[in-house]
Amino acid sequence: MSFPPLKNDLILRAARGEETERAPVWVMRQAGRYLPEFRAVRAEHGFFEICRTAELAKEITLQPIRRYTGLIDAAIIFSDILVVPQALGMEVQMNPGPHFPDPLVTPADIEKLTKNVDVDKELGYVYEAITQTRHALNGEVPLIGFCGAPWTLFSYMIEGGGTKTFQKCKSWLFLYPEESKALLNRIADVCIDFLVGQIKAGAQLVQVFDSWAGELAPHHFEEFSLPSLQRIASGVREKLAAANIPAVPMTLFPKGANSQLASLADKAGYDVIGIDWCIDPADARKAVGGKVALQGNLDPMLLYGGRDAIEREVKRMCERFRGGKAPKGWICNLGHGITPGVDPEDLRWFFECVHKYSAA
Ligand code: 1CP
Repeated sequence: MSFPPLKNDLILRAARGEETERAPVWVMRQAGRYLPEFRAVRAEHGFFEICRTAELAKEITLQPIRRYTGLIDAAIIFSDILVVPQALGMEVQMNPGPHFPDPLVTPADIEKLTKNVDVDKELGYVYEAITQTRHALNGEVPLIGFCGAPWTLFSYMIEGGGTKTFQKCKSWLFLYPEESKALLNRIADVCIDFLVGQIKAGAQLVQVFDSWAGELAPHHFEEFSLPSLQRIASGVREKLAAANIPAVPMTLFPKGANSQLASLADKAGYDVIGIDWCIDPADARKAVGGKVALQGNLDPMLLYGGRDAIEREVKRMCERFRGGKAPKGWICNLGHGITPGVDPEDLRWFFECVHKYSAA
């Protein structure tokens, strides 16, 4: 497939660990409810209808790129991590948070999942949205593809939605460890084909969201989440190589698993690791020892703190990531998704401060 030439490759260079003239910046959930233009489209269309309609997904993906032209360094395709459980045959509603009317209750329910999922057929609508968006971006910034991590998806498939305690899905790990591992691998295999398909369709970087990584004790993370994350990283690279398609950088966002950073940098197989705000960037640097680039990490609630606080905290973050040098191997972001009540002009100020304080 041929696409318009890329005019801004800052994020790709940072992801490869290179020095950059300033830190590239984007924010998780940048196409979302804090934007009035998003809410306007959303008022007319269902959530998954938007995901499944390339024209609408493209439009929403481009909204923050248009609004923050020149300030934002990547687009992320509008979709959701829960399209993978859908591809496995589960029903997912969005009202307003995710709801699975028929979650997995015991391992016997695994039988209800679709066997030998034809990922390209089930999720081809995401590929179509990616290809259209990549053309429409006209090379302004790279396009990010993504999927959820097996552990995070496993939790939704068993809990049936969001959870505070993770009681049901953690019970599975202890009551049915072997069945749990088999299911995690099965989810991982769908993620591999899904990411490869997104890259073939035009994604220039891919991110795996393990939003609930930090809910597991370190040794349980090692036992249950890490193997499926490694399987995805190596599986994607192998399939791309076999198809003669150049590799793209891979980011892992293991939210809350800050005690695992050294081990993840060593053995997970990703180019970039996303960190949340509960670790100091300088400590994160020390932990990963230059083996991977880092992404993050301001507390998303900072965007409610007013301009002075935003400027002060961005400046501090830049100092902690840069250590007085030119930024190297750092993609600036929040430590988790932007939330619906943020004033879009405060986000603009955040971007402006990043441009100012991260420059070499
Ligand atoms: O009705 C709406 O508009 C709902 C809001 C919304 C949006 C804007 C949901 C429901 N999903 C999304 C888009 C989305 N989700 C993107 C788009 C690209 C972007 O701009 O970043 C991405 C990357 C996601 C990924 C996602 N979905 C994650 C991982 C990232 C994270 O924030 O941890 C998770 C956990 C989900 C599940 C999900 N989907 C939607 C909601 C409200 C949730 C979380 C619910 C919960 O608390 O469990």
